[in-house]
Amino acid sequence: MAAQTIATPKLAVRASAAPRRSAGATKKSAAKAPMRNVVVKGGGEYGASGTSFYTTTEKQESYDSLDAVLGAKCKDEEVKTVIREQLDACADITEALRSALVTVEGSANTFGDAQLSVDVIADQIMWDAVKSSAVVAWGASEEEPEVKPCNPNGRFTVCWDPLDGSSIVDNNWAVGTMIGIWSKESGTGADGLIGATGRDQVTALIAIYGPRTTVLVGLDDGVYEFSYGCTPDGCQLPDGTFEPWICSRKQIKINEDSKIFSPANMRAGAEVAGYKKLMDYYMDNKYTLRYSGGLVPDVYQQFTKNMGIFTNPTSDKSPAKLRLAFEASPFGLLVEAAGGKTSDGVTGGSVLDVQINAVDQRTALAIGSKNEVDRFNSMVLGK
Ligand code: FDP
Repeated sequence: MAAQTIATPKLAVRASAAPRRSAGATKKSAAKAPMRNVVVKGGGEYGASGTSFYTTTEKQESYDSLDAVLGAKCKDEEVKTVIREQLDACADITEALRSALVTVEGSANTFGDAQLSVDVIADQIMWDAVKSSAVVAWGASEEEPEVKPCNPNGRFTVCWDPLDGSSIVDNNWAVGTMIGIWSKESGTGADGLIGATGRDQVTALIAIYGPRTTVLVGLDDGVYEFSYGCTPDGCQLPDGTFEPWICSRKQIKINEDSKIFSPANMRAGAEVAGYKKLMDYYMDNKYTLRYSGGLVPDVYQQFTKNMGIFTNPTSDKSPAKLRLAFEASPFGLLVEAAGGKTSDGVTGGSVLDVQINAVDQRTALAIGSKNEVDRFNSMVLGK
């Protein structure tokens, strides 16, 4: 098929860095990006490299502010507060990643993983956020297997992976923060986590730090995406100030079918014949590989492409390493809220129904488009 020439849409770019917070932020001047002609080869033979997988989202005249969306779509004032605090932390991590070099810290975390400078910085920002919060009672970081007290009068237990993607952040690839928020009343202990399940979460946030910072947030009627500092001014608030977060997507849906696949822990294919067969199925049926090795970008794409399947099975010699509380639960909550499905990779049931018995509990996982999770359950688990 002949190549066609298309023009990129006009983009407004920021003249300088975005404000970290809304209060007192001033208006910045916009500059137009130069128009470029991009040659895109059309036709299905190019799979996801063809135009069909590029965004169809058109630029809007204006975007709702975080304030407006939280006002309309999050009834609970304390949930609003914790969401705002966590978004502020994601903004701080964004700014820190712009300036910190990726170096080894000379230490390992409690799990024995090498700790990087950026892991330590991001984790400190998260601890500062929960320790200074009036609504957070307990906090737990993926870096340490311990739920620690914050404000005794707080209502929530917040669990986070401060910077997922330790093995790709040195490449300067996209990395992210995953945050699950439970009520401290969840579970069987005092800390809101042990004995709870992912389904008990009050909400969850997933931040991705790429060329832009965007964050998925679970609100009362679905999953919303907020973008940080993406327009020249952010969003103007009724008092005339500007805030850096705009709502860039609303009530995101993940379709039942997918033609994109993200196969983690392919090492397990050496022992799990069904996993190898599943890989063959994807290739025989011309699925497109979209895999970076970072859970956040590899699952986040399901919310932008509205499809996808991320698989991470387990085997004796290549056990699954994803953390139930810090990784599988927050993503599981958002993917299911968007119409997708999850599998715990063992029974075939939802990962949101697995009880959390230890802070560092690991889990296998399949997550994404419903029919693809069903295919994983059938071919890999025989369910
Ligand atoms: P990493 O080892 O870099 O920390 O959380 C673990 C994780 O990354 C996920 O981000 C990622 O999806 C997965 O491991 C990658 O697994 P594989 O190496 O098996 O592909």
